[in-house]
Amino acid sequence: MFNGKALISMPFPLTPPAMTKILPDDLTHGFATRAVHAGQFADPTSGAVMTPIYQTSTYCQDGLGKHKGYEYGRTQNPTREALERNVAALEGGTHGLAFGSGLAALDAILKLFKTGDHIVSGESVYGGSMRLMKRIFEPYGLGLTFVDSRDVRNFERAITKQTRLVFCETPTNPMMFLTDLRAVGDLTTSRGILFGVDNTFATPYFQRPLSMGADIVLHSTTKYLNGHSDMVGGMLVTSRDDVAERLGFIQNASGAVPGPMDCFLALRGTKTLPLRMQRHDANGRRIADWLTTHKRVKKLYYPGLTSHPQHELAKTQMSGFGGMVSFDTGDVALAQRILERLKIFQLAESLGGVESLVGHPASMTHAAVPKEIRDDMGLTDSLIRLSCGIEDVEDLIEDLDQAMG
Ligand code: P1T
Repeated sequence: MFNGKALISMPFPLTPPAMTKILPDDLTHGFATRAVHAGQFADPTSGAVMTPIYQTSTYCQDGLGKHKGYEYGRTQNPTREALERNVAALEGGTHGLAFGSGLAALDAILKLFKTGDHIVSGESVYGGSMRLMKRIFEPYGLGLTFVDSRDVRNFERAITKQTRLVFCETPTNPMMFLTDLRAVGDLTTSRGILFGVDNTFATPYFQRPLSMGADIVLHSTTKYLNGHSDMVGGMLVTSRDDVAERLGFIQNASGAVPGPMDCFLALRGTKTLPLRMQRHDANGRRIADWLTTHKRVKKLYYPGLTSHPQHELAKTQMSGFGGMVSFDTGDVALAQRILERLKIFQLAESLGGVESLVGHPASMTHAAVPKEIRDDMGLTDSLIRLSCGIEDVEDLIEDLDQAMG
């Protein structure tokens, strides 16, 4: 019930730890209603409509073992829980767990496993995700196989008796490759293997992997969920109680939690996610269309284009295609000139904010990926990645036009 009175009458404690699990009501409304209201209660002390920033490291206890469900800021925080419930509801899951960054969220997934366990991951993933798997977890004895995630048979072939997790991004950063979520979901479910999906690029507004067989969804909330480039954070969502319990243990025991201010900023972002994503998508499509006919563009990667080899799959598992567009002129010097000439598109790491950004994956976000893997997937030194913001699309196209000459 989202009517104000019902919400304000929520008794204290506002969000006892057990309620990080979302309420049944949170899943019954449309996406935009959930974005604004799911998991949110008016503050019981004042009626404040927005969840306050509970900027505290600890909570006063009435007596030994007598408290309001909150003991210590790493373990519980009401602002964090409001964000966790909200994003869980948007992904159609029942448990949300917030982390200090997207990589901290991936780190928590990887800590579900032990030496000797094996993971199959798409090779086209954010460079930092690959670095975390290869440089931190592989030396601890976690087996890793990276595959081309466009073909489910590659995952199937790589699975061994020790495989515990299949992991992918879709669309991938920055190649915009898709993974057939239902096919991989069937594959992993039938073998009792966990399936984790990084949904950062699509966001739950356009794609909900849990409904297609994924067990865990990961977000860098730094990106579209926050949407304003003013915090760094990560999020995991699952509907599996056993997985949530273990991830909750890791969240507290390892302690990579986000601060309350960052949770507030992410939560403020999710409320406008549908509006922003509509605009990112509209601008992304227009810019991709414009690039299609540009004489300097040799390759273009955007799943909304009918020329994208996986466009048909995109239409079956995504309801929109978003604002990420990559293209290749085949000319490294030209790429550098374009990157440096763009004025509205700012040269920067990151993506998903209201402002348009441009990046050079080979030297920036994917510099940690070994060159042979980059070459294998077409991530060349002349590849340019656009994060199309919500500005007037005519201005963005004019900017690209003057930079591309
Ligand atoms: O930066 P952090 O919040 O830790 O998130 C890591 C991450 C995870 N998954 C995807 C798909 C990502 O794109 C990222 C971070 N990516 C960038 C910083 C970038 O510019 O691509």
